[in-house]
Formats: sequence, C-alpha cells, structure tokens
Amino acid sequence: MAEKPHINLVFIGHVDHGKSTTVGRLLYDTGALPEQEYRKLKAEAESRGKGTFAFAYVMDNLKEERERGVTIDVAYRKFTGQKNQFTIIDAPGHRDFVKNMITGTSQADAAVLVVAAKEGPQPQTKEHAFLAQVMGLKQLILAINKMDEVKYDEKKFNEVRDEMKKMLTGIGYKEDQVKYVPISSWEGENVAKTSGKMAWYKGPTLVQALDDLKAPEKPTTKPLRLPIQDVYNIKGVGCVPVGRVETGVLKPNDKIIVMPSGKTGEVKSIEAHHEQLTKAEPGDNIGFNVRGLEKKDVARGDVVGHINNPPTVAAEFTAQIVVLSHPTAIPVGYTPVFHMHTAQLSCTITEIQKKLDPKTGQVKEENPKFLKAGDAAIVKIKPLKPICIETYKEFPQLGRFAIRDMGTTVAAGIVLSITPRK
Ligand SMILES: Nc1nc2c(ncn2[C@@H]2O[C@H](COP(=O)(O)OP(=O)(O)OP(=O)(O)O)[C@@H](O)[C@H]2O)c(=O)[nH]1
Ligand SMILES: [Mg+2]
Repeated sequence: MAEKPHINLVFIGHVDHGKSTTVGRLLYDTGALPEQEYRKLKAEAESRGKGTFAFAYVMDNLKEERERGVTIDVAYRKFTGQKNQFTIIDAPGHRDFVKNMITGTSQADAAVLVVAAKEGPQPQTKEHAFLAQVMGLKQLILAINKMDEVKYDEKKFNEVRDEMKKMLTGIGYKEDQVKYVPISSWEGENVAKTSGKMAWYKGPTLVQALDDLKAPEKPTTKPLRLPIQDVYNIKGVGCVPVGRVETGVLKPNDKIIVMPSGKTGEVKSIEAHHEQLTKAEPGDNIGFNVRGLEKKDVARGDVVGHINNPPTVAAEFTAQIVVLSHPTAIPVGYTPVFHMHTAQLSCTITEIQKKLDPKTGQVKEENPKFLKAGDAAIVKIKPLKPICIETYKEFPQLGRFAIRDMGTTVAAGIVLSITPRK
C-alpha cells in the first residue's frame, strides 16, 4: 500500500487554552495513546496536584513543564489518521516562549489554532495567528475548545467564530483556508468522537478535519533549487556537494550551475543512503558528484540549479518581518545575522518602509525610525555579500528567514521582492 501523505501539524494559541490537552485527548481517543500510558500520566498529574493536566502531560514531558502545568518547549509526536499521517508539533502558548513556538511553526505545513470558548481570543491567539500567516501556513483549523465551560452553547461558538473570522481575515487569511471546529478536549467531545452534546454542529470532528488537510505537494515541476549543506572531497571520486533538494528534479548528466559563484559542471552520479539514484526529488537528501567542479567552487549556503534557470542572487531584497524580541529597538542600519535555507550571513536593514499592525496587518506608520518587539514591518535588506534567495511566493522553501542576534531569535520574515545582483 502506498504511504499516506505526511503533514507537519503545529498546535498554537494562547497559554492554557488547551493545546496539549487536545493533542493528548486526540491520541487517547484514537488509540494512539495506550490506556496504560495514560493511567501513569494521570497518576503523576494527580500526585502533583495537577489532575486536570493528565492529557497535557502526554506532550509536556519536562519536569518544569509538569510542575508548572505549562508548555515551555515544542514536543513532537507521530499520529496516523485515516488519510494522512502527521507529525504533531505541540507549541507553547506562554508569551515568554514565543521563540519556541516560532521554531515549531517554521517546521509546519498546517496549524491548529486553539481558542478557549469562554475567554475568546487573547493576545497570543492573535500573535500566533499572525506568525502562522507570516510563516506561510495556508491551512488553519480553528479549534474552539472548552465548549463544556459554556455549556456547549451554539451562540457562544458563533460569537467566538465570528470574532476570529474577522481577525484572521484582517491578517490575510482567506475564508476557505480556515475551518472552525467546536470541541471539549477535556470531556472528549468532537475531538475524535462526534459529540452528542452539540447536535447543532454539523461539521467534521477535529480528527476528520485533520484528515481533510492537504499534504504539501512535492514541487517537482518547479526549477531545481538545491541549497548546499556541505562539500566533501572524496579520494578517487572528487568533489561531492551534499544537500536537500527543495524544488525540481536532479538527474545524472544534468548541467548545473552553482550560485552565487556561477561555476558550472555536469552531474556524474547521485547518491542517497549509499545507493545510486537515477533522479533526486524534493525532500531527498543527496550527495552528488560533479564533473568540472572542485571543492573550492562550492560552499555551504550556495544554491545549485540547472544552467538554463540559475538560482537568483540578491543584491537587495524587500521583506515582511515580525519582530519577536529585542531588548531595545531596531533602527535603520541594524545588521544582525540572517538564517535562510542553509546560509547564514549578516545583512543590514537599510530602510523601514512601513510599520504594520501585527493584529490586523494594516499599515500603521510610513517610514518609522525604528521597530520594537511585537512590530510587523516591510523592510529593505542589503546582504553584506551576494546571497541566493528567492521570493516566498515563487519558492517558499527559499524565501523565508529568521533573524538572530545575541543568541535569540529577533525576528522572522518572508521575501517579497528581490533586486538581483547585476
Ligand atoms: N474545562 C475544560 N478544561 C480544559 C479543556 N481543555 C483543556 N483544559 C484545561 O486547561 C488547562 C490548560 O491545558 P493545557 O492543555 O496545558 O493548555 P495549553 O494550551 O497546552 O497551555 P500552554 O502549552 O502552557 O500554552 C488544563 O487544566 C486543562 O485540563 C476543556 O476542553 N475543558
Ligand atoms: Mg501546552
């Protein structure tokens, strides 16, 4: 039987709204969490006086997380549905751990945004939704949780749904990209089992909604883009660059070009896990031997493409960024390290063109002097050296980046347009 399509799915939302509990419940009700394991977690939660965190403990594995009843770092767990298989990424909601939430979101293809029915949207509901949008997650399931606390009231569900709809539209989500599902993960209503308490609801359970998500397609028909992770010199073979094919297909005898250097060669052989390949597709981690290339011609952070469609080298680019944390303020001229695909290099923010309202995406200020934590903005960026990047629209895999400084993630963003190197 063919393998089920794979989706990386991140759970996001405000602290305590029930992300970890929802994941735990989902695993339990589908049989992915054995009864015995659940009993053990329940006993531990009760012994700490945190009985209501029994399901959350499935994902909250750190001692500090269990003592405090709060998720601190992302946790991963496999889950197989009827149609799809998932890697579930449980992100923290607490505002102190947004950094970890970003890491999880940057690895995801789709998100479940959890909102508690009684409280409705809270600051991190909005912040996380916005970050998910910035990171390019186009499929969102809005789980309105803790429906038991509002007596499974349809009116309350509609109220929160409408409020969320307005907010999500404001930050750029289209109506058909979002599904709204009422659940009570503590009571197990409408997570994996249809709820008898919400007869007014005719839509899918959460688990059914997950199966309706579309796995990302392998972008095999796009031009080849292969960011280089490393280069080896192997005796008797020669230069062997290593990397993961992000888009397109690479085959032996293909004529390739390495950017930004512009060096060219012909692929002799392709190898993955010590096996020769007749072709390499998106997602394949490969080593390949190239006639005409020497080790000095290729380096980490370079991008390989076909000769007739070379990767773009940027002299400058415009990007939309979100500032996550910065001790003071980011002025024009700020030059932190940018991490994009396998490349890391310093870039200068040369212009802050527009400040956006992170809650709505609306323009708040033209040409502001500086940016602070929580701000979103359109900025112009000049890499200190030419660098291979692509627009997010054309090649999402090569068009997003994180900005790091002083050991923390300062901002994240996507590339909107590029001024190519002359
Ligand atoms: N009444 C009720 N309580 C719930 C429900 N879901 C979660 N809770 C409770 O909400 C509290 C927080 O749950 P968590 O699953 O840890 O919330 P979280 O969103 O993962 O929190 P962080 O990861 O720390 O942001 C726990 O006490 C849960 O039992 C629900 O459907 N109904
Ligand atoms: Mg949690």
